[in-house]
Amino acid sequence: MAERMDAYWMPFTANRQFKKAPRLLARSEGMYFWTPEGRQILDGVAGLWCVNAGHARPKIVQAIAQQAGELDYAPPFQMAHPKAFALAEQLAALSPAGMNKVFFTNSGSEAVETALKMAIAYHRVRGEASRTRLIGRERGYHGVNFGGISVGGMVANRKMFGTLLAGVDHIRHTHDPARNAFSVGQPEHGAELADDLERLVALHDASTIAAVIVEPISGSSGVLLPPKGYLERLRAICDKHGILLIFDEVITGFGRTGNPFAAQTFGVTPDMITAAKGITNGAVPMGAVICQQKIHDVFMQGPEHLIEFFHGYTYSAHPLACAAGLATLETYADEGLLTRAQPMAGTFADAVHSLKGLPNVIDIRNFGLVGGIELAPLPGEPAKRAFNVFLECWEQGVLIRTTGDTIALSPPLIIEKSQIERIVDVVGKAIRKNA
Ligand code: PXG
Repeated sequence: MAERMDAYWMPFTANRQFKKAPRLLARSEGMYFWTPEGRQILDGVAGLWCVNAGHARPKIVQAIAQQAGELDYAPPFQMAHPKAFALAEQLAALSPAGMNKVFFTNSGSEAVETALKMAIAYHRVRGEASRTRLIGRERGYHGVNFGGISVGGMVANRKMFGTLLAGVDHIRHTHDPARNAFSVGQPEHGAELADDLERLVALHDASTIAAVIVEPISGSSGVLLPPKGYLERLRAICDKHGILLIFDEVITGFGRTGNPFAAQTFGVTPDMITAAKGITNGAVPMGAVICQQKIHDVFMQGPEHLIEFFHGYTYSAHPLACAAGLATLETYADEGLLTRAQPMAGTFADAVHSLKGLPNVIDIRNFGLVGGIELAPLPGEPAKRAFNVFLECWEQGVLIRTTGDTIALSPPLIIEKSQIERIVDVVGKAIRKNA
């Protein structure tokens, strides 16, 4: 087996460890994967935060198959196909009021690059070309392209790649275990951390700042929640200084927090939302930037035969992705999945917080159907204890994610109580075993 795995350089993977003891998936349905040997694996992370309706949902499978035979590809530049308009219209309808223009990409990373470019270009076409600076947040994750790692704040994703984009700065992250450890839902303390944006305005001047990008809930850097009042304050400071606010909803979009978008859950409307993952239930790559009409409209000037925004991808609004997206939204609607995290949140919170008191559990965080369980690192070996828990859960038939020493849970939104209990039971045993 080992030599046949040589050619594939795996992404975000411990390649040598993996190839010594591969973890392969061969089939999926509903809440489960199966390995090539037929072992059943309960999916505690919706694949990678994307399979929100569960695996291999019939409407989505059929839509993709039918689309492949009907119209496999349509050029998206100066041409289009009907499903692109239909999907954009439905996404706009799910979005906060006023956010009704949709630009398609193929991933979350591309959605981030698109939003950052849109923000800088928006100010330029309005005659404020000095607004070029982009502000991210420490511990933010915005994908892996150069813009995204520049505004991102995960050191491992940045330190290998040189000087990154110029003209980027970061506000402080909101993780404060000293005050907020074991908070159920949004933490009480830390709204004032939004004022860190005022520090950067004082340093750089608002006239140089195009946009601020944050995840309403950070996933990849360990399930970090917005303190109560924090996002509201960030919005107010952006408004005061004419700075655009971008919510990166690549993982919080499509029902994770109990509404289509976290913007609705937290009652704060950004200028742009970046989305991906759950947009097609993970079945075909797709991302999108959803923006306020005012942003789009600023570009719609000059001679009508000229391109207004010099940006796009060969596979923007790919027919297979649009077909999958439409069938995904239909599946979400049929089963009420975009709000199902609301009634399930209490059960989920009780289950994950039941792990408090286990050895090395130093914090537990939750919101909707997202959970984070932070472990004390093994001395001198960061990330190893959580990775060992991940391996043990895999042996026991449960798929979880770890980032650093935090275990992340983000199950498909179709999950039942008994499956939540099974995941938490297996995670708890694995934590004890690695004490
Ligand atoms: N923004 C956010 C907030 C994300 O979570 C991306 C952008 C990039 O999306 P693409 O489609 O380019 O990967 C993401 C991706 C994890 C994990 O384990 C999360 C992501 C990717 C890989 C791992 O938490 N999110």
